[in-house]
Amino acid sequence: MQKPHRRYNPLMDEWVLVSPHRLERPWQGQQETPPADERPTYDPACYLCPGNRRASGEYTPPYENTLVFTNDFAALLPETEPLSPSTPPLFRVARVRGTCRVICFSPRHDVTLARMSRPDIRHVVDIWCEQYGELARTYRWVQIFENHGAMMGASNPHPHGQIWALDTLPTTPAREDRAQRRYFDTHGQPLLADYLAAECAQAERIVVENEHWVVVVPFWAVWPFETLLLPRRPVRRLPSLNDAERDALADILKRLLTRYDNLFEIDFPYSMGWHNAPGLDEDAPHWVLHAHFYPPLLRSATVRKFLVGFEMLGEPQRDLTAEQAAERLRSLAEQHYLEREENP
Ligand code: H2U
Ligand code: ZN
Repeated sequence: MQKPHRRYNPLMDEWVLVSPHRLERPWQGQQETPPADERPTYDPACYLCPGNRRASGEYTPPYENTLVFTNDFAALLPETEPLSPSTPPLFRVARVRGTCRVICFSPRHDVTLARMSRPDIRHVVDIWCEQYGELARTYRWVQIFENHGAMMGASNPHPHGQIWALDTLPTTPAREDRAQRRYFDTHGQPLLADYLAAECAQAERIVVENEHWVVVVPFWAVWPFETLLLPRRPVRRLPSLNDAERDALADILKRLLTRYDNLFEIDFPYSMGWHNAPGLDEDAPHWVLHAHFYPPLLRSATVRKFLVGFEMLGEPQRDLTAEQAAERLRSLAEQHYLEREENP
């Protein structure tokens, strides 16, 4: 399919315009500055390095593997005032309660998930599962995510992620919930379980897989090198992952993120996050746990994709096809470019 066409995203119930030939157009627009590779193992000015003082005046304690603390500038608060029930229909407001946390992935300032060892990534997997289990007891939606790299708005290069938990479903999860529920009601199977089986049968969009996980460039991907990480066993929530699945998750993360870094030989920027079934006690046979990875880069370390113009006003559009993106990611080595012999 080299001619313009539209593809349907069944998870979001929306369309994406695919225009493969557009990648040939000249680019004289903004160039990004590639991130520097060199960082010290400890930075006295970093608020996430062990023992340092944060902007709030609190101290980040010494820690061995991971550290979780309440965000000093939380976007959500556990206590908010009730609102008057009679807001005019065109000026609706709603009460929201929640909390925000920061997760340090490592006490070392200079590493990234891609370059951490599998056992160290496993610590991050365990903290994700633990935090989800704890926060989902109180909050209906627990959004675990990582903004990686300055291009994605990360405020600090120290390896870290965030959690925002709230008592209501945000817009995107609400749409995914509706779409998966509708599919389950019609087909009697979870949408993402059927989708994974169909992708495995076609194989052309698979980037990397192991015994328990599969990464695909979804058929309906919007971002150039967007991927979707799916468990082979259709579990609903992170805490349900068993020991072998958690080890395999550390493995697949390492391999996917190494491929990403190798694509343009930079510390590859992305936003990633987990979508668990809402609410710990809710019956959710329609839902399958998954993670989205949204990297902004398009054709090199310095040229990013902008979602503007038609994408803001009409619908999302992509230039290279999902199949081409998967092929490129699949062809890359799983040895990190900084760890090659000529690059000691
Ligand atoms: P990002 O790099 O993705 O922005 O995450 C860092 C978070 O850390 C950010 O949400 C918080 C910011 O509010 N933070 C603190 O909690 N304490 C600080 O001293 C600085 C930053
Ligand atoms: Zn640091």
